Amino acid sequence: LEPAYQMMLRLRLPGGTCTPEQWLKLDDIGRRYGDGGLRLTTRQTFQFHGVLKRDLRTTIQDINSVLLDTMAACGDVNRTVMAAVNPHQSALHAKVQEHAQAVSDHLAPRAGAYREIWLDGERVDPDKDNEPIYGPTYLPRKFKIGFAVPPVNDIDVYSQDLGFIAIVEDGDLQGFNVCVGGGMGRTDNEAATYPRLADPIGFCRPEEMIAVAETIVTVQRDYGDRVDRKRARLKYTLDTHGLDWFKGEVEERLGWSLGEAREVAFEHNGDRYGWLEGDDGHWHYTLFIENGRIRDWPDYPLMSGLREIARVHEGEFQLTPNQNLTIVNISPAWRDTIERLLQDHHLTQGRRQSALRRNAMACVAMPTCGLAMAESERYLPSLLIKLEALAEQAGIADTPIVTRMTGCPNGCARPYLAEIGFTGRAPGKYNLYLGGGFHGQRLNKCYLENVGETKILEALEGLFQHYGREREPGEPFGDFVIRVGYVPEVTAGRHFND
Ligand code: SRM
Ligand code: SF4
Repeated sequence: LEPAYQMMLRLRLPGGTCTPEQWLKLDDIGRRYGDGGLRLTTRQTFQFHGVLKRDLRTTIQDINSVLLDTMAACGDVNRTVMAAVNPHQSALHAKVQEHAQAVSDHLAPRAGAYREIWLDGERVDPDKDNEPIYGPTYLPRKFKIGFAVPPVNDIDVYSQDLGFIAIVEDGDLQGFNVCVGGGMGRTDNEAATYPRLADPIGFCRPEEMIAVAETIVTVQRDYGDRVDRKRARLKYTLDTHGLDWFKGEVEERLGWSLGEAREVAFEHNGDRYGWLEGDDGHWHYTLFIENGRIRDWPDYPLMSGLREIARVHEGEFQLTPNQNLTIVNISPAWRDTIERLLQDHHLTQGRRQSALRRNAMACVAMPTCGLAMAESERYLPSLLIKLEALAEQAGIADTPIVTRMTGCPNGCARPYLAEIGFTGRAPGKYNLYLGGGFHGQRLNKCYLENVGETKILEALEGLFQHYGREREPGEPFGDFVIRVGYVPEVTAGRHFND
């Protein structure tokens, strides 16, 4: 008799979009095979926890029945492509979403093993089954792509291996700035590992984007470190060989040169909650979902409420990179019905959350993540209650401060970009980082190492008071802590550990 092994299943969901029919199926799977709920991730997709090994195949087949899959959601391939843009906000956003879908399709593994093992059991012929882009040994490590549309950097474009920033003139998509070499993961006490921001290497037109993406993937495939897995991401390939070499290699393979990267300006990397009207007069509603966890609580029937909405909603659902959810494409005639369902199920609480909480996220960590060294998702909400009180006393309660926590240094909630970042070291102990850029443009720096809640609160009380008294008009917290000297500015990932 085999023990009841349980698994985590993650979907591939380019741009985070799904239909109500798909939502209802996933809701059913979560209750039938998972832990009863759904988890929205920091890369705009769904995870199921607690799926028993014996139910894996049925679960994947059920997922497939609504034209979704779990292929390349993990592994040393291109992962879920992010495009945190609501495709219905404007025609431009729809175009960017199409590009995200196209590159996701193009870089999806082609081998038939997934089908054979999980879907129809039909044997693939190993002689004919190959991976034209990845080759027999795939990539040295995971690879991540995202599309941002300024002024919103909700996908944290500088944290992607390959980030495309939409360049728009007179409402038209001219092309994309191409940024390479972002990544968060690091290992404590190993200075050769560090988070890194992606560097712009040029500009490409929309019709060139797929060729650029494929070429960058193949350069990383051929030159990424296959000996030391901790240094196998593209960010280290760049720092080992140099950015100029990398750009040269990409252009040589393309047979043409990238254009000059254009000026871009981002304003924030958070979500805008509540109602938003699209260019075509349709409505979109973004709900706050604390740490992406969807289930029913006694006074907060989140999962049931979303199920009721999915039963009547005629548009789509869009998962955000901040673990939230937007109900998109609601016609004016349906707006009141959706608002009533939101109210009936108490789902509008995001409107009342503090500025701190609305801009906070935590990774899963314990109990399901085998790499967690400390709590994250289960701890941040209660820590925030204490931080909210400190912010109130300091007169900064209405100021958004990006706060992120992870249970280990891998950085699944992108903590090294936060104005206040925490990474777990041991049960109850965290590194505290300060000084990330408000719109994801700067890494933070370690301020306190391996400290518990008492030290964290002591430190942040003083910092909040100081910020409340001496900040300049409009100055974000991350900028303030650098200006007054609490931490130095980190100008490049390789200096993160200095
Ligand atoms: Fe992650 C590994 C959860 C986004 C960097 N991540 C894991 C695993 C699978 C643990 C494992 O390997 O055993 C976690 C599963 C926990 C669980 O119980 O569910 C896990 N990562 C997550 C999610 C669910 C966090 C969340 O709370 O939402 C996110 C799922 C994303 C998705 O939908 O694809 C998630 N992980 C990220 C991000 C953020 C991003 O991609 O924007 C990062 C940092 C960006 C980056 O990749 O550099 C990230 N995860 C890692 C790493 C470190 C990679 C590295 O380069 O060092 C690992 C460990 C590894 O790969 O060896 C990891
Ligand atoms: Fe697990 Fe660490 Fe990722 Fe959190 S950051 S989900 S603890 S791997």
